[in-house]
Amino acid sequence: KKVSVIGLGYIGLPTAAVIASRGIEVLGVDINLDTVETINAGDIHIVEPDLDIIVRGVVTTGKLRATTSPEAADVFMVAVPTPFIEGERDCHQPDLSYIESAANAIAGVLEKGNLVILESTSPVGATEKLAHWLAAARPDLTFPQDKGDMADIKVAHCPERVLPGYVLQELVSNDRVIGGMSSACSELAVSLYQTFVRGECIITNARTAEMAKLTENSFRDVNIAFANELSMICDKLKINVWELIKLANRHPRVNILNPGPGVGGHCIAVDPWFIVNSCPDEAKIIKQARLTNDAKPYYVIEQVTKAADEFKRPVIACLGLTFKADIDDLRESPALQIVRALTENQLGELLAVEPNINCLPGNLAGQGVELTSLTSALEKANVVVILVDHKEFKAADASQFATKVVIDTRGLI
Ligand code: SAJ
Repeated sequence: KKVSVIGLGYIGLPTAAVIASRGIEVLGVDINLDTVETINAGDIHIVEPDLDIIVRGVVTTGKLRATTSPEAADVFMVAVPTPFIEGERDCHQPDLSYIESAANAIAGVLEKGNLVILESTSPVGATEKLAHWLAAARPDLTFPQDKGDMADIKVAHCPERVLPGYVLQELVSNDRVIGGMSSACSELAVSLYQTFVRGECIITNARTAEMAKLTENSFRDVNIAFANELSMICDKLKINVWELIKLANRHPRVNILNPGPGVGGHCIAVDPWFIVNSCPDEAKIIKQARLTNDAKPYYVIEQVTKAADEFKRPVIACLGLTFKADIDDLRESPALQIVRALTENQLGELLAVEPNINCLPGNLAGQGVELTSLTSALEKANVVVILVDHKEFKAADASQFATKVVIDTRGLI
């Protein structure tokens, strides 16, 4: 068997490496030549614990090879980005152009008996679109939308659900939702996932699988929005929201998530829009949760502005820049958004502490923000803004914060 993974990013590369580590021949395809060369040299271009070791291993044994142009294989796994086209606040049109390009790229090498799996998080109907794009490019082959179980090519949606930072564990241990466009498609996909997944492979149809993934991330977004709303209500009512949530969660059927400075990353802040875009009249709570979470950074900026106004020479220490704890991923980070706004507003001297990066990102460097250590920041600052609950900050002695005005968006102290 030969597996080809299209798109060697945060999902595609770990998936390709794990499958190759099971002794299966894997060809990784990416449009970026640098990415391809990096991988073929046994290195990686993304950050994920232990991924470098396993990629080096499978490249050395020849089980994983990368290229820019697709070749024939038994299975094609598509793991390309599905962003949305930024528009009006509530129109967020999903951008399926990467899936379409991937379809056109593999269509030429498809052979009877092949399985094509869409792994990218996608709006409902995207798998059917993928199958149509393939069919349009290959009129000599039959596809499940026309021939069901009898089709030459099998197509399925199996959304990835791994948590950044734990990708290698979760790729293997998570249950997988397998949504084939026909039963035969699902069964063939299950047989592939069973080569590396220890979790259960549960069969459904493609549309339900698409919606399941969007639902998981929307559930989390709505729950975080509830927590963020509570945190603002509690500020107004002079109640400690962290104590409140702890108490409420003692109820056997209540499980509120944590408020924070906003929701970052490239999944939870994106996927709910796919549902809102398909069903704008129905998806009211899901949409409001997005708006609430997107507004939270502005609430924090206002809090910091008020605190800084109390000082003649405010020195503001921002603890954490990444989108969540103990990773080095700055993409779509509310912490970064807040620090950027604070520099623009020129509130005072700005210090940033981020133990997981060595230098400030381009758009902050040279803006008067100084990247420094926790100790030195706490020495100098009169206002401390806790933006990420990194383990280094949790370990800090609470007495170090005692003389400061602290805005603790994560309930760390
Ligand atoms: N956050 C809070 N409060 C919380 C939990 C999270 O403010 O109680 C914030 C985080 O700080 C972060 C954002 O939400 O800014 C998202 O973090 P996360 O850890 O909830 O999720 P991601 O984006 O790292 O990964 C999610 C996961 N989905 C779910 O847990 C339902 C992961 O399993 C998915 O595979 C991933 O999205 C994805 O690729 O879709």
